[in-house]
Amino acid sequence: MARTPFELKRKSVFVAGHGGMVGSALVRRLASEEANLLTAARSELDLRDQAAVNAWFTANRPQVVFLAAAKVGGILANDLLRAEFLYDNLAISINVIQAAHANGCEKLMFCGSSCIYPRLAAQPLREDSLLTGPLEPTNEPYAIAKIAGVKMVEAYRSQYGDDFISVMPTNLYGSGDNYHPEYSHVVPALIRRFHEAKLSGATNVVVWGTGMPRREFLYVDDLADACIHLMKTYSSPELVNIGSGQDITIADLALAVAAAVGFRGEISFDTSRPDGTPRKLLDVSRLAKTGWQARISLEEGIRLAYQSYLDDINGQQQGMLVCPRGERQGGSSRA
Ligand code: GFB
Repeated sequence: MARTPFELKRKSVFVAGHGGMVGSALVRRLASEEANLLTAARSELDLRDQAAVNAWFTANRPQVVFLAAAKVGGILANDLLRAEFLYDNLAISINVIQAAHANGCEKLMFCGSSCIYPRLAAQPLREDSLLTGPLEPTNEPYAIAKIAGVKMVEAYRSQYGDDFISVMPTNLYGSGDNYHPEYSHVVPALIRRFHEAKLSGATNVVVWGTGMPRREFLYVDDLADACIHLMKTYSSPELVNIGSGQDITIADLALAVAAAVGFRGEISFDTSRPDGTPRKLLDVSRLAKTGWQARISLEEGIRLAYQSYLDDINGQQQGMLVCPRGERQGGSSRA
């Protein structure tokens, strides 16, 4: 049964995927909501395991669920790990949504992705362009899994009256990102590549593709703030896009990251690498009508993300003095 404004105070709130970039931003943001936070480490709960998820929900009975767990990665990870992206993301969605329903969860938010929209849909991408055309081939398995999640939310809402909602974030970046050289998204990939080039004195950095695709980017703490806002104020079967409302070419993004990192060499483009969708800019008018807009500019966000990358690698170096270990983010991860 839908109720807005929806209270988080003193509710038991489960952040599924709290170890990932989105989940950890939600945990940071929830600290000011006086909610009783519930989390489950991957080692204690595999969200792909239906019996384990059912048992966990029966034991903990969360009143509120943020479904931020997903297997995520950049264009290459999506294209190569097609079976894992489809299976893991489908399994996580069906298990968590069904268990939330079966255990009387009052409200659930499902986090999708802007890649669910057709590759050549009119820009900016409106929520109602869903399923109006073919998907971008490099991320079709991930998109299909996320579309299934959206449809589950819609179906549980209409058949059972569950107060479940779906949000579609744009391309995200920020603290807690994955910096794998091949499997990460573009912002962390470029932060790492420019940083390493600066340290080694390299004179050229290679950026994938033509540099011409356009992408919209949102700092992950802005996303978390939008999610809390929508959890409290939004209740509808219509999904909501979450973005900054502005996009930029990959070539200009590379210049911005190089400037933030302090790399002064040349930038070249490897056109043997895929461009993916030519443009991905969300129409954020539905979100704006709810009274929310992004606050962290791209320039500020890249500065924050670079600082967080430096903190990460400094932490790892200090950790290695005590206990040598491999790279923390060794591949695409389940967020
Ligand atoms: O971030 P990214 O992998 O996400 O790539 P997508 C965005 C653009 O940056 C593409 C270019 O045109 C890439 O070719 N790019 C340039 C790079 N250099 C690099 C680099 O070093 N690494 C990466 N990764 N890209 C993903 C989807 O697509 O976006 C997922 O595959 C998900 O399903 C995610 O939706 C948000 O926007 O192309």
